[in-house]
Amino acid sequence: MHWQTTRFHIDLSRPRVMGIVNVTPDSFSDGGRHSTTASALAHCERLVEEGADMLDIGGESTRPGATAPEPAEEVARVLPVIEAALHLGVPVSVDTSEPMVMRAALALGVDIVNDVRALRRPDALACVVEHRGVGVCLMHMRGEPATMQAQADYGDVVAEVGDFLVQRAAEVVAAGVAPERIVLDPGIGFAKRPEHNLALLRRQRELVARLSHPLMVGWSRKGTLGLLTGRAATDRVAASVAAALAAVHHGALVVRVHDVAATVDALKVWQAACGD
Ligand code: HH2
Repeated sequence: MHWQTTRFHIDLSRPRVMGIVNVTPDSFSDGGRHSTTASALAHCERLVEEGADMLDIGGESTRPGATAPEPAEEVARVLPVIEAALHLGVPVSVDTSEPMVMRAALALGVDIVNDVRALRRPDALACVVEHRGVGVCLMHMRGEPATMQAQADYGDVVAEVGDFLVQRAAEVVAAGVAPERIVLDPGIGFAKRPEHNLALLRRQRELVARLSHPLMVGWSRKGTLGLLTGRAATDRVAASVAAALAAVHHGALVVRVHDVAATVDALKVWQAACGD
């Protein structure tokens, strides 16, 4: 299995770690910690040293209840960081739903567009169709972060998330994006209650079996882990590593994490114990 991106053909024969860089004042676990270009870039360098296989740089907090920044503000936050991160030797992803941000990042040569809204904003799909090589991650969410938890209502969450991802991937392929450029994500914590998130983990193999694209998943520091452990967001490293391992064990090929060093170590042990 591979993920085709602008500059890299990412080998997914072993699970890969995507390191999170939030250039935001308000992200749920690290808001304000990397909100200047210099601090965000230092964080990118640190994550690469820790073994991140790729970086995901975002300028919008999508935590439940968050409101989106103006597009120009989002561009100003992420562009200088992406420009510098493109020299670090690993694939660089932009975490955005905003076509203005996508276009600016694509003009710099960004490798991946990771969109929690699965390219559903007007013009977003056109941006990635125009750039023939860029990788994309399409994630499941309902509504908008400001109001999404009111839509956390499912009969069978695994089936419904699977239906969405299958259909959205087909639409994106039909629009002209080659299948090997697409990775899918169930969207842990996005319009989902803890029992939905846990069903998506416990039954993740059902999802993997239905999808003809690699699965990425982001459990890092999320609220369900706080509920299980009673710990605050910054004290969820062990819980996040355990969730990442469980996700990989159930077939995820990319894990999106804040705590890269701990996850990389854990995956080395998992690979030796359980990998091919
Ligand atoms: N989760 C967040 C943001 N982007 N992208 C994908 N593909 N999958 C995810 O699960 C995902 C994502 C939210 O986490 P974080 O970036 O840490 O927080 P915030 O949105 O508050 O910046």
